[in-house]
Amino acid sequence: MTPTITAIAQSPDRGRGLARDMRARWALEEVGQSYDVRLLSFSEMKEPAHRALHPFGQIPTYEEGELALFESGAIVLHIAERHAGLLPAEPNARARAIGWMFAALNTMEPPIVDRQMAVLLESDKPWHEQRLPLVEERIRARLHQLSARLGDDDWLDDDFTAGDLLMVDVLRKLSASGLLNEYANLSAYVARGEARPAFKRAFDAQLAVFIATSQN
Ligand code: GTB
Repeated sequence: MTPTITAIAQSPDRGRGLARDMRARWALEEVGQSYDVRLLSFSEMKEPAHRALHPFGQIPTYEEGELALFESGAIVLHIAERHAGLLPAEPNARARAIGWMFAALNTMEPPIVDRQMAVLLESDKPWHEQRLPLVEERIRARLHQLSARLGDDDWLDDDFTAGDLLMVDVLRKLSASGLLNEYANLSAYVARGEARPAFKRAFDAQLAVFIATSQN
């Protein structure tokens, strides 16, 4: 059965692939699973039909037969568990890969999203100029630790896994900040993820949505 995911009809990222449907698209492309996309406006996300799928009125969601999922991490984990290619078969390596998925979403992403929100929503506040460096220091601390752990390796734990997929997707949110450029190995890590054919297909698909909807 072909799964259906939801995405923003007119994403504020203007086709840069920074919204969270990108993770689901990339995971589906990595495992070779075709998928349909239902586009939603911000107001449609808050309507009862979508809230029945997603209690918080957000994207992405994932529907496959009787199954409806929300939360991008749960969606990527589901895809990785049902198909070969994103999680190692060996139990300990598999557990470590899932650990990296949580690290991407629970440890790395919160300060990065905090910065996004600060820049998008708080730049007119009198305390913004003082707060932003504090937020960026928290991000740098995590980048420093991640950089030390990655070292000269290509991926976080041997082969590419769903942990790398989420980590690269999270780090991409820093592309406009300049923070990632301070860590050569992390910049190269993100570039390696973006060079994967599955990433490119996912990126092109979400970009096509932006191009089509901005012409309307
Ligand atoms: N924890 C959830 C998950 O991982 O699935 C978070 C989902 C989420 O935040 N979804 C956002 C959403 O639906 C879209 S991606 N927001 C609508 C709302 O909450 O009302 C967020 C996003 C959009 C655009 C950019 N950008 O332009 O850089 C970055 C992030």
